[in-house]
Amino acid sequence: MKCRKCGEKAVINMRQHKLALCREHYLAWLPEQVERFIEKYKMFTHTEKVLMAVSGGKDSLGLWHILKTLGYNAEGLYIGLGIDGGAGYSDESRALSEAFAKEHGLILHVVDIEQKYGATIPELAVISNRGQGKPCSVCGLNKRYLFNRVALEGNFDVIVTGHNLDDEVAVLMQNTFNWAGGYLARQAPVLPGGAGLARKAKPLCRIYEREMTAYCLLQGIEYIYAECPHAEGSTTIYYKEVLNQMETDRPGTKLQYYVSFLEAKKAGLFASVEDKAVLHPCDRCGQPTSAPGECAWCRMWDRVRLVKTTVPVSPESVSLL
Ligand code: Q46
Ligand code: ZN
Ligand code: ZN
Repeated sequence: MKCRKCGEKAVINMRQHKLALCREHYLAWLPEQVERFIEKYKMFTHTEKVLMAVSGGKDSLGLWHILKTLGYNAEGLYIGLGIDGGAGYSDESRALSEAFAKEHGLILHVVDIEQKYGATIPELAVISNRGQGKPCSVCGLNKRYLFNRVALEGNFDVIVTGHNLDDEVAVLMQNTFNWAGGYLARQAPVLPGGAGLARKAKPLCRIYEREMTAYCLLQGIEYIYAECPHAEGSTTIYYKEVLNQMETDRPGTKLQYYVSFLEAKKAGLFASVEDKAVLHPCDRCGQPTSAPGECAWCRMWDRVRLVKTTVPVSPESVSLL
């Protein structure tokens, strides 16, 4: 297989794009694609301040590398979840994120949930009784809350996440099977900010997971290979496997599914089910919430404090940056 641009030996063949490229041309092609989507979906500009959600995985580290290569002003935020303490998942992913930032001269902010608030995510899941003891619900709540707070406190214009096409189509499939109209209406490459919520963007929404793996390997980026242990057996992973099979049989299926979804959305297919929840500032922390009075995050930590005295009396006033 030869590179379509120079005729040298290709290192990657992307059947979905009918394109094979050598190392040099691939490492130039992928950032160009990312930049094209950043501009197409009006995600952010070169003069804006970007907060990159860093997990230590290939997508976030690879994207951070691409943003730097493209000249964007992106600082990272790593949230320590306290998953599998000791030499476990969180410790390794944090170490890799810090090493990456240091090597590339990038600023990485770290918010360790246990250090700041006195309990890890797995502990929170058990004590707070959210999500039937499974940590993903409290994990999501804390990540959404903390990213937004750091973005606002640090005057960032946009929060950027490393969700790739495989992530997006797995969620899309799940939402389609459930006809979850509200979720379908909200799934987009960029969510505008406002009412105390920072803008959110996914520059990899049209980039295959395999393309990110290849980018990191060819760039020599060290990332955590393991998935979070709590992701095991999730429906998202099941849908990813199904979609991989479809992609093998018919290259381009994932991209076609996602792009045609965005077109349908643009044509107004989900307009009638758009979430019109009115947000107001939480009485305690000031972060936007649709619940009356205090937000779910403040209420959750109150419940946890009844059991764990290490939790501060006013978690909302602990400074993050
Ligand atoms: S939500 Fe669940 Fe993930 Fe949190 S506990 Fe792990 S699998 S990291 S994206
Ligand atoms: Zn080439
Ligand atoms: Zn609150």
